[in-house]
Order: sequence, then structure tokens, then C-alpha cells
Amino acid sequence: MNADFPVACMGLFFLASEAHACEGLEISDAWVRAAPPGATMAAAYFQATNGSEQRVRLTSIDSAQFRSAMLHESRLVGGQAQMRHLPYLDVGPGATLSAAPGGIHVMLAGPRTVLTVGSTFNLTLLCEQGEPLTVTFTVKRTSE
Ligand SMILES: [Cu+2]
Repeated sequence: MNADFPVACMGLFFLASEAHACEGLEISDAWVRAAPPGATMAAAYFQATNGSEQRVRLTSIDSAQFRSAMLHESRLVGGQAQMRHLPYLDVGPGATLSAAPGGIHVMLAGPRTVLTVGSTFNLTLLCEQGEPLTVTFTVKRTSE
């Protein structure tokens, strides 16, 4: 057997895991709460299922339609709703992460379009490794 084989094999494995990092995520239920014209903020929600064998770390969100997009978490602290910025979101192998009202969300600031019910736009999810994932979000009143 060729002595170089294990090294070559590991190299291939590394390339394969890189290529599938963000793509391992299956996004469903991607929606944004409708906001009246002039609203400066909006929140986006989604379910992210990691079908890969590795943890996927979502590090940021990009959008051409908003001035900024950040990962946030709402929590009740002493009866008060508070939001904090999340530097990243991890989805374990085979796990589903739910970003839903009252919890994790994408905080969208400075919309460059009116968020009318039924309209759609794209957000791009950036992961620690692999290709960015562009997801179409639909504007709705509620999650149903
Ligand atoms: Cu927020």
C-alpha cells in the first residue's frame, strides 16, 4: 500500500466536509412578520435542519433588502422581554433549530422595501465553512 494514502484520504475528507458545511442545512418555514410602511425593524424566522454529520455554525446573515441583519434571541429577564445579539448559531448533526417568535430570530433593520403580506425576498445565511445559503423568505402576519 502506498504510504501517502492516509494523507490523501484525509485531504479528500476535509474537502468534502468543507463543501457540505452550510449546504448541510435544510431551511423551512422561512418567513418575516409583515410590517407597516415606515417600520424600521422586522423579524425573520425559520427552521434549520442539519442533515449532515457535522455541526453547522451559522455566523451571519446578509441581505440586500435591509440595512442590517443580525442573529438575535429574545428572553424574559425578570418579567421583561430582552433581546441579545448572538455571535453565531450552532445546529448539531441531525438536529433542528427553531427560530420562532419569542426566541431566536433574525433582526432586520432598515428595510429598503415595504413588507407586505405575500411578498418575498432573499436572505443569505453565511456559515463558518462552505458556501453561503440563499433562502427565500415570505412575508406573513403569523407563522401558520
Ligand atoms: Cu431582535
